[in-house]
Amino acid sequence: MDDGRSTRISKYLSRHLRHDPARIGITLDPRGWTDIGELLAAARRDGFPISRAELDHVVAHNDKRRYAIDPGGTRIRASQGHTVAVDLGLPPAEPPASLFHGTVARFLPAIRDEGLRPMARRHVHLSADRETAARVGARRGRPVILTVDAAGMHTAGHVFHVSDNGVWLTAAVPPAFLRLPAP
Ligand code: HQG
Repeated sequence: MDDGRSTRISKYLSRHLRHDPARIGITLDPRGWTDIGELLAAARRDGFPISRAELDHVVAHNDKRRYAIDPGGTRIRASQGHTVAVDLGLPPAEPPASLFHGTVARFLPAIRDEGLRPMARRHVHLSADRETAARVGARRGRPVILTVDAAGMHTAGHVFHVSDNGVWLTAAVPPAFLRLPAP
């Protein structure tokens, strides 16, 4: 499958498994899973047919491993990034000393005041390394990388989870635990 087709399928999955399942008449269970047969039937009705082989290929080869199929091979979910209410059921995890967040300069004044908030998503998304954070920030412009005192947050009782594809998730990051570039 060519990269363009893979990307289109991945974006289609993201839209419906993270943000707007109702658009194609599918439902996610409380953990975010949906039946693959129902998803493929809904996509066909929507004029965007995807074969099971294509779906399996996208799940296996996606650059960020955004989607997971359950061991039985019958259900799929997005591993993180939802805006719809799901509880992925991830156990609390002890974070590394520092985590990173990629953003852009125009958000810094608000972030300095309020810290990091999940905005439309269920969690603030943090990266284990600066390179990944830089790529996240670069989606919006010249990336600015913030360092999060994850160990300090953990000690203070903030809960972290790590998604199946290695993204660190937490409810919010108060300003005291953030290192920002000088204004
Ligand atoms: C910013 C992609 C103002 C925050 C990525 C970010 C990631 C604030 C934006 C995943 C703020 C939210 C998530 C505050 C945070 N005031 N702005 N208090 N707090 N922000 O897309 O982290 O490719 O919801 O800095 O790779 O950019 O889709 O979050 O710029 O893993 O799989 O508000 O999405 O993954 O934007 O990205 P987002 P994000 P996928």
